[in-house]
Amino acid sequence: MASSSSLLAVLATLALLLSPAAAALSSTLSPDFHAETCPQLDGIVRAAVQAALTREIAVAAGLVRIYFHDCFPQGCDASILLNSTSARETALGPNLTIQPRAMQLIESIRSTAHGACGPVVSCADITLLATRAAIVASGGPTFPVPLGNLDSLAPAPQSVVFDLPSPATASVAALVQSFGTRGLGDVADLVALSGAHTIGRSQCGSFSDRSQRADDTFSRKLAANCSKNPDRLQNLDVITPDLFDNGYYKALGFNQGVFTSDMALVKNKTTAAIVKRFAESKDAFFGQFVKSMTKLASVPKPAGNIGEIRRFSCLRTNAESIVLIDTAVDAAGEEGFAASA
Ligand SMILES: *[C@@H]1O[C@H](CO)[C@@H](O)[C@H](O)[C@H]1NC(C)=O
Ligand SMILES: *[C@@H]1O[C@H](CO)[C@@H](O)[C@H](O)[C@H]1NC(C)=O
Ligand SMILES: *[C@@H]1O[C@H](CO)[C@@H](O)[C@H](O)[C@H]1NC(C)=O
Ligand SMILES: CC(=O)N[C@H]1CO[C@H](CO)[C@@H](O)[C@@H]1O
Repeated sequence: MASSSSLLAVLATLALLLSPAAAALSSTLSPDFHAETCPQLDGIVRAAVQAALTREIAVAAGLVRIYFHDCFPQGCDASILLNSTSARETALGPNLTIQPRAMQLIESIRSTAHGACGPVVSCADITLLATRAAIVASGGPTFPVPLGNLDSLAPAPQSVVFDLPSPATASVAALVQSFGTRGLGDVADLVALSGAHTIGRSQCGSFSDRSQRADDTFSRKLAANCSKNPDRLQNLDVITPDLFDNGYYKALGFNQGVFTSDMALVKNKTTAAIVKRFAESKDAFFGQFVKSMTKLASVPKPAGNIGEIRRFSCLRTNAESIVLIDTAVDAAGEEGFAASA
């Protein structure tokens, strides 16, 4: 008896969840999209991010990377977070270094926010807010992000994921061209967004081209550290690795950029002038960074703002989650019948 009525309740919930309401939700994006439906949101995000950074500072870099890898290919839609075995964007080359802890932090914030406000905030929005909170908590500037983004129903296609520029190999001309395809064609956008490396970390494999050349003191140090411990995470700002400031640009001035793409910024005259300006003035860097991060959060969505609010997990579409729940309900049902027989 009890088991059949609870089964009915589950089925009713599933019917509700499958209703097309979520798809009709899309409306104009705005920084205060959640002001009325979830006024606690900012506080929830800030508390969770601060606690996570206290445990592990590298999560800040992990969030920044997710923000870039989510928004750049096809607009911010949390497609990068999908982690089912059949369809996993993180398994594609450019995304191999996405941090599982940062993904789990976003999911845990979703769970808290939905608990407080109901399922009204998308994982895409939480990604933007959590990254901003991590940047602010590390000493960086705040910036407006457009909210009301829906979560994708599938991972991004490989073709757009591979539009992400590769930090190891890209030249300035290639980077400027690549950023230009996403409305970030101002050279200052490229230089300012590279500045997120101020709190960045990298695996040795991602800068092996530079460390293997070992053609200056710094690259020899990189090579020595990596051969001692290949699993170590290398700080990308070797001056103030945990602080969001302009130390990265100062280090570039001493030829201490870790990636080939970092060093390319000082070898090109146009970008070198901007690097110098940012090295001399933290305010100049922050001013441009704020503009460029908002632009990145506004990369156009080729198919429009369509999708859903992931209600069960940021790492799965609702359809995938419902299949999992269904399977669990079936298993519970069979046990119940066996027990009463
Ligand atoms: C993604 O899925 C893989 C394989 O099931 C798992 O090992 C990994 O922990 C998952 N990532 C996250 C962030 O949960
Ligand atoms: C330097 O950067 C500019 C863009 O800022 C680009 O057009 C130019 O081709 C680059 N020069 C070299 C030598 O790569
Ligand atoms: C190499 O490792 C040492 C010891 O961990 C560290 O102090 C140094 O900053 C590292 N070198 C670079 C270039 O990061
Ligand atoms: C583990 C994994 O999925 N690796 C893939 C990374 O992406 C490259 C393409 O760049 C694939 O060849 C690998 O199989």
